[in-house]
Amino acid sequence: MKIDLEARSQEKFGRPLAELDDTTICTMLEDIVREHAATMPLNEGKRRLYYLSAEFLIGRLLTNNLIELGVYDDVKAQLAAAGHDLGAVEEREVEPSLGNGGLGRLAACFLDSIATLGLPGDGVGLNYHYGLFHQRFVDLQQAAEPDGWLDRQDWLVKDEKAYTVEFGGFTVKSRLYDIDVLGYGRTTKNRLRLFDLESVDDSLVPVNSIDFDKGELAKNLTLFLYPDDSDDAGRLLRVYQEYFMVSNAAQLILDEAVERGSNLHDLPDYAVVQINDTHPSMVIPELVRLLVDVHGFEFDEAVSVVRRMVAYTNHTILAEALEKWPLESLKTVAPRIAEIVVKLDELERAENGSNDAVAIVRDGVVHMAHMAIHYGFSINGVAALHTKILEDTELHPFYELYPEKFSNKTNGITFRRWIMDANPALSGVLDDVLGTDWRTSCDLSGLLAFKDDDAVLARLDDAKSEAKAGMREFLWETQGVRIPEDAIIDVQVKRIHEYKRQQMLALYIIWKYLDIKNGNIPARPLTIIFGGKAAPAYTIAQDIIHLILLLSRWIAADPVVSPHLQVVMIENYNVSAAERVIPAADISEQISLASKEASGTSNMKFMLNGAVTLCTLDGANVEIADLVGDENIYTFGTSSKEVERLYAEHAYDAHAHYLRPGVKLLVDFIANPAFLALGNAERLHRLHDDMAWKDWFMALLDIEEYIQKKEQVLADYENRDAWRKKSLVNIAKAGAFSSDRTIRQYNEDIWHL
Ligand code: DL6
Repeated sequence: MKIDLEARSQEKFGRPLAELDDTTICTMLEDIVREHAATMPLNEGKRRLYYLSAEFLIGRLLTNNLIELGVYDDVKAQLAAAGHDLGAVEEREVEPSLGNGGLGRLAACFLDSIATLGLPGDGVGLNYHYGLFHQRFVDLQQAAEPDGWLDRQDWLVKDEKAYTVEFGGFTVKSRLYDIDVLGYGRTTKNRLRLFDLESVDDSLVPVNSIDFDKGELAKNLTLFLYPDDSDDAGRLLRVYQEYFMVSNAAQLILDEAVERGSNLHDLPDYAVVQINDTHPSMVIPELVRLLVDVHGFEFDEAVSVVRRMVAYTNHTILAEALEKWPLESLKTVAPRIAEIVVKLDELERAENGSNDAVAIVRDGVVHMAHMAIHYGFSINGVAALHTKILEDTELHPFYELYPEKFSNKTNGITFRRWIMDANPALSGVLDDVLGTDWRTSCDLSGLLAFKDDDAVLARLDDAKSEAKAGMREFLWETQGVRIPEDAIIDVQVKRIHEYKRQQMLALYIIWKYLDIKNGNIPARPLTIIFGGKAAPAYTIAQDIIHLILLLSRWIAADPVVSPHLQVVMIENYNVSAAERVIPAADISEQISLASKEASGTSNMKFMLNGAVTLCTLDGANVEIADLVGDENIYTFGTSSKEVERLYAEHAYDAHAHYLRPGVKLLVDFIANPAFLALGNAERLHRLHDDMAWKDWFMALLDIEEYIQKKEQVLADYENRDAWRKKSLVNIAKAGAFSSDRTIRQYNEDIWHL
C-alpha cells in the first residue's frame, strides 16, 4: 500500500498537509485505511469461525491498522516532514466503547491473531451506543456517565444485511455494521460484525446519567453494555439483549453458509461458533429454532447439527458470574426459545439419567453454562490452573460425563498491539537485537543470550525510561498528576472486584504510609497506580475505589510522606491508558485470591513489557512463574488448594485474622476519624466492617506475607543489575503468551478451519 498524504491533503482540502490540524489528519488517515481495507478480500475457507461475544474491547484502531498494513513508519515520516507528530494525531481518535475488561480485550486480541494467521473468522457482537460507561471521579467516588463514542468514530461500515428478531409480543429489525479486522502483513481481512437496532433511540439516555427507561425495549437494546442488573427490569433487559445478539448472529451464520454452498444439513462443515462466556449461549436454541421452524428440520437432526458446530469457553469460576436466568424470563423474552430449552433439558435428562447437578433447567432456573456444555462439542478453560479447577471441582460432574470435550487454552495477547503499538522503544530494541522475525514468530527467547550483555541491558533500560516519560506526560495531561522521574512504578489495572483484591493493595499503602511516618524513608519514591471500573451496582467495589481515591488525596497532602509515596487512580482507565501505563511499569500486581482469577491477561502484557510480577499462584501467573523461574518473579499467598478447602469447610474466620494486632491497625485505619471527616463515612464504615467480619476473598489471610514480599521486591529493585536481568528474562519468556499461539491451538484442537 502506498500513501501520499500531501497529495491527499491537496485533493481533499485544497491545502498543504502542513496546514491541517491533528483532528483532520486523524480523520483523513482513518478514511485512507478504511478505503484501502474495503478493497481487501476476506479470508476464505469452507469452514468459517463466528466468535460470539458480548464484548470486544478493541481500543483505538488507527495506529494498529497502520502497523498491520506496514505503513506506520512511512506515515510518521511524511507527517514529520510536514511538521506534525503522529502521536498527537493518534490522540484525536475516539476509543470505541464496546467492552469491559479482560474478557473483551481477549476477544480483540483473538480477532487480531485470527486475521494475522489468515484464518477465516469474524467476531459477532452488538454495537453499544454508550458502551459500558465513562468513569468520572466526583467527590472521591466513581460517577458513571454515558460514553457516547459513536459521534466521532470512523470505522463502522454499514452492511446490507439486516434481520428481523421476534420477541414475545413484539418484533424488531436490526442493522449490521462491520469493522474491518486487518492482520499483520496480510492482504486479506476479517470483520467484526456489530448488530444494532433499527429502532434504537439515543434520546432515552439522559445527559450525564446512565439511568434510562429499561421498559422501552424496542428502542434500548443496543444502548449499553451490561446494563445494571440489580433489579428485575435490568435482568430481563440483559436477556432481551442476549437474544437480540444471538438471533442476529444465528441468522447471519445460516445465511452465509447457504451463500457458500451449504444445504444446512452439512452446516458444521461451513460454520463453527465459539461462545465467549455464557452471554451468547442462547445461540444454541436459536440455531435449533431456525433449523426446525424455518428450514423444516426434525428436532433431533437440528440438535445433532448444532452439537457439531458450537464450542464454549468458560472465563470464570465465580458462581455469581455464571449466568442463570429464570425460565419465566426466557418465556417472556422469546417463548419459542424457552420451549426449545425445556426440550433440550428433557433430551439431556433422557441421555444422562436425570442428574440435577448437571441439569439445564432446575427449579425453574436455566443454567446457561450447562446448556453450552451439553450441546457444545468443546469446553475450554483459559489457563492451566483454571481448567484443572473446572475439571476437578467446579464442573466435575460434566467432566465425568464428557472428559473428551474438556481442554485448556491458555489466554494470550497480540504482540502487534502490546509491543509494536504500545511500546515503540522496546520494539525498536527487539528489532535491533533479534531482527524483525519476532513480530510474527513472537519468539523472544533469543534475548536470553544477552542476559549478561551490558549494552543490551542498558538499551532495555533506556526503553523503560522512554516508556516512563511517555506515561508521565500522559498522566499529567489526562489526570493532572505529576510522577517523580525516579519513582518505582507499581501497577494494578483491572476491573475493580473484591477477588482481585485491590483492597489488599490499599492495606499495603496504609502500612507503607505508617512506616514512612515512623521514619523509615524508602530508597526512592514509590508510585502505585490503579485503574479500573466498578460495576455501578457493585457497592463494595465502589467503596474500594473511594478508599483508594481518599488514600491518594490524603497522602498527596502529607508533606512527610508524599515525597516518597504516591497513589494514582486513573480516571476512565481504558485500552489507550493501558498502552501508556503498562510499558512503563516496574512491578506488575497480580494479587487475586488463588483459584479465583481464571487467567488474567494484564499479567502477560506487563511481563512482555519487562515488568516483574508480584503475584499469587493464580490463573496464568502459575504458568508465568514456571517459565521465568523463582528468581525472576515474586510469589506469595495461600495456595488455591488451601483456599478451596477453606471455602468447602467454611473454615475462614475473617474476624480472627482482623484481630491480629498488625492487621487490625491497618483495617481500622480505613475508618479513622480524619478519613471519616474527609470521605464518605457510610462507604468507609461498610468497607471496614466487611473486611473485619466477612472478607469473602480473604485479603486478611495473605496481607502480612504480601507486605513482606513487596518490601523484598522494593529492596531488590535497588540492585539495578540484577533487576535488569529479571526484566530481560521476563520479556524473553513472554513468547508463550502470544495470542497467535492461543489461536493456533484453538484452530488445531477445536475449529479446524
Ligand atoms: O479470559 C479472559 C478473562 C480472564 O483473563 C480473567 O481472569 C477473567 O476474570 C475474565 N472473565 C470474565 C467473566 N466474568 N467474570 N468474572 O470477565 O476473562
